[in-house]
Amino acid sequence: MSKKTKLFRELLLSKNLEFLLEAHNGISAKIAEEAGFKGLWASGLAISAQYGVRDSNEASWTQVLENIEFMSDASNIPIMLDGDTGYGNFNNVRRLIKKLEQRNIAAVCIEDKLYPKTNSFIDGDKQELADIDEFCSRIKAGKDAQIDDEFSIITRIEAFIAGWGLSEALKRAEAYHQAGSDAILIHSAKSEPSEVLAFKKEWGDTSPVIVVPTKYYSTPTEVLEQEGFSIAIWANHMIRSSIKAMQESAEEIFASSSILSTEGEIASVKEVFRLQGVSELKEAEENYLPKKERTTDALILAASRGEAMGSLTDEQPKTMIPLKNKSMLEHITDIYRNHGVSKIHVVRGYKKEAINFPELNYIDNDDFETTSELSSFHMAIDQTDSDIYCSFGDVLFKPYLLQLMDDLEDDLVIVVDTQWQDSVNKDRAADYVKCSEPHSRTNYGNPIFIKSAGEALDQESIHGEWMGVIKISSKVMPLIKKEVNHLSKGEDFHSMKMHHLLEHLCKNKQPIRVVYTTGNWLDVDTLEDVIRANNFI
Ligand code: SPV
Ligand code: MG
Repeated sequence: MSKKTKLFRELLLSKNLEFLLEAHNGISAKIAEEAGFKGLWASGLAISAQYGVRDSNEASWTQVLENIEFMSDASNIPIMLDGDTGYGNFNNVRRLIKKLEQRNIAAVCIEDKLYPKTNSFIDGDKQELADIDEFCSRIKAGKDAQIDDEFSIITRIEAFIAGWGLSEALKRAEAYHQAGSDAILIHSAKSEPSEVLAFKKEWGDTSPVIVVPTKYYSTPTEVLEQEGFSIAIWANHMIRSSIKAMQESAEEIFASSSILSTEGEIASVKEVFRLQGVSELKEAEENYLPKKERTTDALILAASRGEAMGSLTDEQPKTMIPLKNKSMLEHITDIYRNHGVSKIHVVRGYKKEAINFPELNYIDNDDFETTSELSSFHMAIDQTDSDIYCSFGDVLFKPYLLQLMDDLEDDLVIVVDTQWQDSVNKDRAADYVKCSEPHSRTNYGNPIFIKSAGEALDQESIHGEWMGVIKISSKVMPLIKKEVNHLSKGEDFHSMKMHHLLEHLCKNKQPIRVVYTTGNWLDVDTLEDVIRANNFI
């Protein structure tokens, strides 16, 4: 990419009339560039205005410098700083130019007035001009200070503004030209362009001439082009348009005590992110940040006794009942381990000391007698920030069901068994769900979500039974924690089961994706189930 100083020189010396648009901070610089402008005017008026101070050197020159550093970083087109009077004498100008070059600023314009300056449109005719020789010393010192030969110093003649007329303007232009000025900015506060046209006629092409048609805005741009001006500066139109837009929004929001009607009228937050270059940071993070292995923890809720098992649970909770050569819990943890899960949390309650495998992380629900599933879940979820599979200490399932859940990108996924009638026949409590669509061979691939959940769904609307495994992404976990916290404040929380959470999330329009299965799991509730479980394994 060409140097900004070179790009600016090309604008200055081009045969056509070129344009600079005012910008006053990083985002306005970027917006101007995106609109197509080839250069920017870092206006003293606009920069002071965006700071909320007057255009009278109230913002210090280093504050201006800091501002244009952001402008320079945010854009790729050359910037000409409105350097006011140079902020002092020759010595201040030298230092200014050194600092501008360090910030990749292409050009500076200094005006032949005294520090502190006043905006040319405020009592311009009362303003004192600088002594010509003294002003030439600012130009010379600046030219001597620049390191890059293509850095440009523009001198702005305020003779018309101060009421001195054409001959004074020409005398000054000649002196400044001799001192090394790269171009003249001839300023006028008249509502028609007679002064600048008269100047250009006499000055000819001695050096490029820049104009600021703020006051003679109705002059057709073709006139400026025909007269051979080098650059026209649209000097304050970004700050003025943003002031109007901000006033309208502020008034509307105040009057309506709402942001609704403004929403469609203003830039989206997404647009703000785009202008800030958020997508570039995302790519850079991919490139530079160490890749975090995304791990999934397992959480097994196993606090209850399982009274229906009779004497089998006298000394141990149901999850410790042996099936073949291992406890049910070990079979479940094997499924998770074989699926790559390294961290397994178990909520213990009844006869907790009977569960003591050293590699598991335990959460103890000592109120197991008076609480239910959701209380255990509530206690456990604070232990992890990872993605989790959550299931029960008495539910066995085929390992591939975990894979089916992993295949979906959704933040919440549950497995739903289409053979729910079996549970009705067995007359046991079941977590029925109503889904967006029933299972069918023809809707394969359609995303299906649950609509409601619970034991009390009427039979016509049941599409299946949640078999007890849910996958929760780390992304949605903060929300789940918040919702469970919220539920925990309710009087009936102690009796709530996981399906109450599902139902609550459905009501809050939180999408819960469904994977359908046909069997391939087993809820071990009774002694008969223990026999089935031995065959299942
Ligand atoms: C500025 O934009 O700050 C200028 C141009 O110096 S003017 O306001 O017209 O003086
Ligand atoms: Mg200015």
